[in-house]
Amino acid sequence: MNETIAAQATPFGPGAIALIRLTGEDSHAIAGKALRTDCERQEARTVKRAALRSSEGDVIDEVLVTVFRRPHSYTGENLVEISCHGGVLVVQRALDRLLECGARSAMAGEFTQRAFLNGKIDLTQAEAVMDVIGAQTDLALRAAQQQLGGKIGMETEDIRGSLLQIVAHLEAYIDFPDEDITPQTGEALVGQLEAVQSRIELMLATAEQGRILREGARVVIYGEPNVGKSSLLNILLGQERAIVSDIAGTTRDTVEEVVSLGGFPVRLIDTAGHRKAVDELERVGVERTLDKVAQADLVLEVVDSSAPRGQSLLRSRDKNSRSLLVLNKCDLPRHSDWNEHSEGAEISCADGSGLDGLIAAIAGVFAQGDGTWGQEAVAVNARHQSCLRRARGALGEALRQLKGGVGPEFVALDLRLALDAVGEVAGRVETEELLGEIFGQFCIGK
Ligand SMILES: Nc1nc2c(ncn2[C@@H]2O[C@H](COP(=O)(O)OP(=O)(O)OP(=O)(O)O)[C@@H](O)[C@H]2O)c(=O)[nH]1
Ligand SMILES: [Mg+2]
Repeated sequence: MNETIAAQATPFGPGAIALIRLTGEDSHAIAGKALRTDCERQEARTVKRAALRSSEGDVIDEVLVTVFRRPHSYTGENLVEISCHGGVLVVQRALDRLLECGARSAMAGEFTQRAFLNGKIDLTQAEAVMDVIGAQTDLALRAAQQQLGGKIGMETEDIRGSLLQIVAHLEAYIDFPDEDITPQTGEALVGQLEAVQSRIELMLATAEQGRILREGARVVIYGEPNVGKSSLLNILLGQERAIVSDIAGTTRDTVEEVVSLGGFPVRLIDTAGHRKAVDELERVGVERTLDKVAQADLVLEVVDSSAPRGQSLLRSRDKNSRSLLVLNKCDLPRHSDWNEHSEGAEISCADGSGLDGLIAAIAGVFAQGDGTWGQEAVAVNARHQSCLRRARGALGEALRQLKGGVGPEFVALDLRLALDAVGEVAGRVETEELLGEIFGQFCIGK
């Protein structure tokens, strides 16, 4: 933590400008040495022009320098930002010079890790930094920004606060039997714990939403060969991603792309047409198709409305997964088999008709339920989910015992476990291992 670290904060490769960041106690002195200016005197949060020079005094680049003084910086430490020209060699030479002057190369996520360790942000906010960078749709970005603003951390800390009060009271009663502390007992205690329990449930209910926001809803395009599945993928993506041909069995492997449909993050998966396979390769393809269908959040079941109704409609499919019938090729005369049908979206990949309706129907499937896709989206990630599940388990055990008639002193341990698990969400009981796992996923310089 005492070392001063340096890294390029902008992506590697040529660009107009590259940003190099230094953080740590000696960052002002180290930058000052390479720049031959007095960064320690430079007013905080002001920009100065300077020349970054090699040890021989040759100019490596003309740069702009911004100085931050602790604790008013991203990391909470003394920090310097150097904007130089965005050339690969320029940045490399500038960084080398800073290392020569006493900095060390930063590891992935080390800047944000320091921000966390110095108490500038909690762990959920640190995770949100990566969510903001990775967001591919407006919804995902909005949820990430909410989390970056501290929304999840505040909510879990609030839950933790309520639980802490209960536990503190209980432990005081246990530890100081002579002090005449009346324990919370019976229904009052059960009621308080149930209130905490239901707040945890509410947060856990957003986990599915969190996965979809971060990874995209898995929407599988399924159907018989030649109905226009790959055509649908391409038209929704707006690019010729998959091969389209009038040969049945063109698509052999699954093709996946993330796209925003009506602002909603979707992982579209094109599959091999479902039919009795004619060769080994196709058989593997069809197997893969069924795997994808089994994991889908939504199946788009595409049929050719100009052809007879086939056999392989998914009607008998796993009842849990959702599906939408899509009648394609509506530009062609309709086959009488489809005259009767009343459900499904009617589209044509040939002339683009009906697509807006289909997109709205897809977004509609996910907007159903509690409708929390609105402004207030909080969405816990897999790590939060696992902490909250542990808390729920421990609380559930305490409640079970209390309802079974045991005295409150016997559930103190379970309540402690729940307290720790809730605290872990915001990083209260962090371990080296946990931090390594989280910050290891970051980019260098973040
Ligand atoms: N007239 C018409 N033709 C279409 C439409 N959509 C797709 N096609 C044609 O149907 C044929 C099959 O399209 P694909 O998108 O390759 O069908 P697929 O379902 O991916 O087929 P497989 O990969 O073999 O399972 C191609 O010749 C497309 O040009 C449509 O809406 N109208
Ligand atoms: Mg195809």
